[in-house]
Amino acid sequence: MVSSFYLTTPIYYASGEPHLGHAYTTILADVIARYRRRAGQNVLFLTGTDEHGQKIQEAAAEQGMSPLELCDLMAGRFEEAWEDLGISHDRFIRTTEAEHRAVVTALLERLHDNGHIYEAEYAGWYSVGQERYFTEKEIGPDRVDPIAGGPVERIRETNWFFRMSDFQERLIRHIEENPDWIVPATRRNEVLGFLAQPLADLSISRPRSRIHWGIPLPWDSGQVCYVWVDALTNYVTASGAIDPAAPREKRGFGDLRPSRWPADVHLMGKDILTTHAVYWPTLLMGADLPLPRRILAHGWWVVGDTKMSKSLGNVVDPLDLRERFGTGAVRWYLMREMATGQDASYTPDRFLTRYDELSNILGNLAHRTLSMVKRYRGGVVPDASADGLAAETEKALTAYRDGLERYRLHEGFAAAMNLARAANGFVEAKEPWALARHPKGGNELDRTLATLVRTLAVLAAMFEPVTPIKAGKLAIRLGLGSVPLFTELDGLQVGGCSVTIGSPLFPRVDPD
Ligand code: ME8
Repeated sequence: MVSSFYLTTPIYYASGEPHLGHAYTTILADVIARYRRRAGQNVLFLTGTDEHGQKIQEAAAEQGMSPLELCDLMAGRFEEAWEDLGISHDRFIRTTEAEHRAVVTALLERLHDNGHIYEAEYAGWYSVGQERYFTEKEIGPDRVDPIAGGPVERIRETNWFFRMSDFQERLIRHIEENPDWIVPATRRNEVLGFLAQPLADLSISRPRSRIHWGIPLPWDSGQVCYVWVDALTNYVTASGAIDPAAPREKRGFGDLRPSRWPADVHLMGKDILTTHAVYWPTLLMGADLPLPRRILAHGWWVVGDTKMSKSLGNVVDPLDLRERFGTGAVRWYLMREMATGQDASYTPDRFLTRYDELSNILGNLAHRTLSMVKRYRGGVVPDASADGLAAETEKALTAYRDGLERYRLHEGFAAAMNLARAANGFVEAKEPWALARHPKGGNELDRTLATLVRTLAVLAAMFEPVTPIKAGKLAIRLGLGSVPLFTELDGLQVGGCSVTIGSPLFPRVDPD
């Protein structure tokens, strides 16, 4: 039976341009999606844009546009960026879509019907940047949002509330009983630390007089749904679990229609862990829906030692890097450089170092192997034993699979690059140029060349999720037609393949 895999990125605010941070999460998801598809799984990969709320309303007003005009423009911008960066998402969701609005309405009705909603007056500190309230303790004496340091405003108004506090115990138990539910472990501990304090109820609406850009509450048209409740629900909308057209009492909750829900993994940055690991699961519990299987909160990209921000003018545009180095180089850098979970710093030097790995190790291995097959064997791979690097290959594949399945992609790709490094060492140890001159060197030269081509075929499979275009090119040059699947590697015959040399896969660049 074909197993399925459903993974999501956050839906990004349609108020800002896609930058290196958004690209990181989306490429991370893409690499996992591609790896899983190649392993034979039926993947649903979801991304999209978050289009309601105060932040969008204000950004649109500033730019003299209607909110929807701004969202149309920016959703297009994200879609183009993802196309340029080779993202293979199956669905791009926009929260202004009719289907999503209907699912949010259905979910709100369900929470209301289940008795989890009440009305009350509320006063608190609101950050428009993060679209959420923070406690007095969280904002500290400087009264700034604790995530980005932006302003907070004092708001007092009547809202509708979700009894989030009723689910605190159940949530703690779930986290304790499922140690891998939130990864990495540091993030899990952070959430448990947060839950050690009494959990407040969640305000789930805003008066329409203040914020008109949202989904009206089904039982109070004077209020719109709080944007995080609206946004988080996108994961269920795209799964197809809720049929908003079904009669109210048969909307599939508790008795879900066949769908992709629950998600196998929600990927996000650590900035939005609380909304995903506290708000979202308690809302799902309130609506009798199963919880996602895993939540992965990765670290933060900074530039040098400064945070990336529009006002500092240091925002790194992944599309600029792509122009100069190509899509594969940007993807490789982001996956190889950040240890999932930890923060990482972008510097042009580190980018070049990572690019040099592609060029000097993998690119060089491909170029010298193809050239030698051409020079010594007329371009046809000799039909000889290709197991000169069998032990190294086996070890690399095990570490690679482990890395990609346990969300330690940097380790998986380090193992792949190490295999290429070992193959270059093999060339130097065997000295094919000396074998070619030696009257009795023919058989050894055949074995050496066959081993190198086979190793490159394995490397094409390992690099395909991260540098899909270049891996495809490499497979064609090896005479394989397409990148082999992992299941095809064992019996793969390279003898008889006709190779072509072509231009360097990762041309050297002038560092200036
Ligand atoms: O929070 N380093 O959207 P958003 C690493 N709409 N990742 C980064 C990053 C950085 N410097 N900057 C951004 C929202 N990201 C909500 C989400 S989901 C139901 C609603 C990535 O546009 C990272 O994934 O502010 C982070 O969580 C996300 O972009 C925030 O995107």
